[in-house]
Amino acid sequence: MTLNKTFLWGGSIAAHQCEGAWNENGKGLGIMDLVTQGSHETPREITKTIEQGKIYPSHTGIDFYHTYKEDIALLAEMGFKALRISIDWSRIYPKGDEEKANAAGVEFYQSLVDELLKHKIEPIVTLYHFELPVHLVREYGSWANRRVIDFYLKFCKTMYEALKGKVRYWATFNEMNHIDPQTEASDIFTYIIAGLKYSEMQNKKQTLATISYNMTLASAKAVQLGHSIDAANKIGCVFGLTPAYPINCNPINVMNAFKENEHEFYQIDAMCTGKFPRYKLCEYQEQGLTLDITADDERAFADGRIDFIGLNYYSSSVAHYEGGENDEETLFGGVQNPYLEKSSWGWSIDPVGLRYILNYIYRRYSLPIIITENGLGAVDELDKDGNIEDNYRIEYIKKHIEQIRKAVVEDHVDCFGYLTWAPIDLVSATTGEMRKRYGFIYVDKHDDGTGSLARKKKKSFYWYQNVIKSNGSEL
Ligand code: BGP
Repeated sequence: MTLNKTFLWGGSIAAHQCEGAWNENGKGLGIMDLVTQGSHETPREITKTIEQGKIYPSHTGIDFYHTYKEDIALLAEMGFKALRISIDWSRIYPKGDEEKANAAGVEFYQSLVDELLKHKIEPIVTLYHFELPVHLVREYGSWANRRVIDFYLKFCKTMYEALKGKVRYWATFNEMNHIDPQTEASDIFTYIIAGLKYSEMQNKKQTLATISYNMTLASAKAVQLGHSIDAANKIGCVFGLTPAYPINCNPINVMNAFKENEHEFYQIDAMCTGKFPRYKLCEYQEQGLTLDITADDERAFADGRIDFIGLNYYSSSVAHYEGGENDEETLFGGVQNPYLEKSSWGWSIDPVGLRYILNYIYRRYSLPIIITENGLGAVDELDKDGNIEDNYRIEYIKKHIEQIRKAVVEDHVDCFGYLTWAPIDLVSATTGEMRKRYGFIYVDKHDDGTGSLARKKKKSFYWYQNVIKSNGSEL
């Protein structure tokens, strides 16, 4: 049972969760710069201005902006073949609508990519990972306004050109699929994706339908643009998928589960088939939701099909069912699965679910897939000798890799890489904590802002190093 020698082993990070340097070298205010630290119990607060006495984790991150060379050297020591990074839009166009790009921002990412290439690490670049300039929300109303698509394309063009010949793999967006007008959303979910709080949104369903359509269209146009700038570019989109299982074989519950899962797929359908799906348009029409679709949009969808699918997978759930109203909800919707263990943050642990979803999307779209995120958020304690024996993390990743091998070798899924979230501890997106750690590399930083920022290899560092060395055969 072996994987292809070109399999991309590595990890994934996002700018706003690691870079810090939130107002250095011309960076503008990004939406995540206004989100305070929360916890599993207390939601992150989204403030209108920066308030004294509150902690905003993106402002300092893990200081990756200044430490990237040392950090990349550690990843190279582990044998990394690929690292997925994101470009913070507000570093390139601080307000989003400027004429000229901020040269210092562009240079930062050029030198970051050069550093990766120096170590023979393939850069995989996400163009939008929750890093929208705040000005575009305030002045234009975020993605509900089509002008934001043009600003986004200008930003994409700047980066495609600046990194031409160096970056082969691009992702247009991270996890836009959490936006669907048919589901109730939490403030943090609509905010991280579009800079708007769900509770304050006027005409919620219509706004979400427009935002989601415009982002899907923006992705198609960005694919087209990237191909025209360099035909060698491979351009995908990243989706966070959490399969919802039926609770039992009652056909009503099976149908409920089917419907719940389908909320996640209409944008992927559009990006893979080259057409915004008819079933979604009919659904909108029945509910009085309107979209302004032009002939130019239709051409953009047809010409902007993605080359690969990026899959973020952490967990599965059980679909809502008759009589289950009082069950404990999961963060991503659905209820807890009694057959599975949960992480300390309540995310159920389901390695087989990864094989299932890989098969499902591969057979539905016949496109290559890369696992762009997977990992365990856990509390790591230093033992008396200062070591971190994170056996739970090793166990989690090992079980997921076993399922990937089955999906590839036994089920013939074309999966070309596995990137863990995140190879180095960084700020949690949903809670803003440092305490929720994912890394093979420990960062000495704590939720109260203290810590030396020193890096330390955990036990999993050496374990993953060997996994890569053996191309996944020694787990
Ligand atoms: C994904 C996001 C990442 C990352 C991850 C883990 O949905 O793309 O940015 O943060 O989830 O979530 P958290 O950091 O909340 O544990």
